[in-house]
Amino acid sequence: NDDSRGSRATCARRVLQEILPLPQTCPPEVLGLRGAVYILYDVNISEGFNLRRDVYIRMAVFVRRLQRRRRFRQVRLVLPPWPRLYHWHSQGLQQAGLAWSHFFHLASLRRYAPVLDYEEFLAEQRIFGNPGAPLVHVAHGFRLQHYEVMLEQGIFRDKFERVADKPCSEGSLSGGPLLQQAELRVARFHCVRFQGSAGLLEKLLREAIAEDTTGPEDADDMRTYALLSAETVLHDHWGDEHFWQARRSMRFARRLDQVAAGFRQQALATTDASAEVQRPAMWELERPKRNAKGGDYLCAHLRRGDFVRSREATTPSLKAAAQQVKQLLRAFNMTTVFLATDATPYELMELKELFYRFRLVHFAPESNVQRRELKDGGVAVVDQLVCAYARYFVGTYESTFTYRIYEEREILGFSQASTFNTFCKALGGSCSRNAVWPIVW
Ligand code: GFB
Repeated sequence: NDDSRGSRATCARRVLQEILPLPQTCPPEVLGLRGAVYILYDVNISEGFNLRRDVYIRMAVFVRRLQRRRRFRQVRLVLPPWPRLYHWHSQGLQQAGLAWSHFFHLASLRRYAPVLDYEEFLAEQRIFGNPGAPLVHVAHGFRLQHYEVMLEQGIFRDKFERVADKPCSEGSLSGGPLLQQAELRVARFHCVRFQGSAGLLEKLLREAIAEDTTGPEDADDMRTYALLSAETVLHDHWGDEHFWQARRSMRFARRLDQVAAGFRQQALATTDASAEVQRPAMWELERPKRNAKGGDYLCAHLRRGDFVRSREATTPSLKAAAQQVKQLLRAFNMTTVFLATDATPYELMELKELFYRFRLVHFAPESNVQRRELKDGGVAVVDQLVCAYARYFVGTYESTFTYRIYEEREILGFSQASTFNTFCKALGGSCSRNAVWPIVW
């Protein structure tokens, strides 16, 4: 309403209440959007959900730091719509172009870094940048590529270099529209060899801004940049407190939390109270602890699918996996295993037989309505959440799906011994284990 026009407090309150897209009644100068810099990014299509979560952390830590610079005070990181991922096999579900709000609680993410879901970005563009225009103008697009030779005289140096555009831009055009979003138009496309951490991106952006800026008034314009193949960028400092803050801010969407909690209660007779797991309402209120007990079940994350072929040397057979889990169940005097897996229905049947004296629990949507609501990605998140609350967890060697469960349990305050466990190829053999990366507060 008219009362809100010009009132900074009212507009700010609305934004805080997440009434987005931003109300047209708030002029851009009131919202401080003059000079906004939008950073779009994307990840190579072959990368899975859980590596993408890690790439988000690299970008979020970078953007949060960047915000401290005067030129970038209004920087916003635009969350790339989830394309249909290679592992999302279910037919008949709408699984392309999913919003981050489907998986994550955006208000939690925003309390760490200034992020926008893609639709929110479009709304801001339409209201303030490009009223009525169907196309969104991206000033520079950078496709990041690795150097062919990483070491110089045996030394790894942070560096980047723009290379001849041709082979790179041709490749990107044949791959379809930028970020699979038809409305994005890139004015200048660059092929960049990039080696180093996210901090180095600031230099890349500043160079591009300097090329565009013709006068002081330009600094007030809204600008959009796109970083493609952002998985090329490394963490500034992997595993430090900034990494963990960004990681802790990645709370899952409330709906997925609810489904997981309902399932834990109904199928595993576990509540937060009985599992002695306390999760404060806001991630900022979490404190270091190691006293979580977990529900009366063991969780096994058994990665199958492409791992069976591509990681044959380290991925156990179904029989070997079942033997290892049964040994653990006996050792901990437990009878129930919750199995998180991308196994086929046939493999699942085989596993049920292998566990005949034990109770094997597996999550599947209770109806087609729920399947359509959660989609494959949501079902996987529920699996991860149920594993996060287990008394004991064992995961798959070198699976990022497993790593994210380790992290969740670190945040919830489980002992390291109950968390950082890895399946071996065979029972009893000495085998490679996943690294232990404890939480830093
Ligand atoms: O998440 P992700 O990158 O982990 O990819 P990895 C595996 C995907 O498979 C998940 C499904 O995102 C899920 O869609 N999936 C795996 C599961 N385990 C489970 C599970 O327990 N429950 C459910 N519901 N779904 C990477 C791959 O896999 O490994 C790369 O993304 C590549 O393409 C690399 O193959 C070697 O790290 O396990």
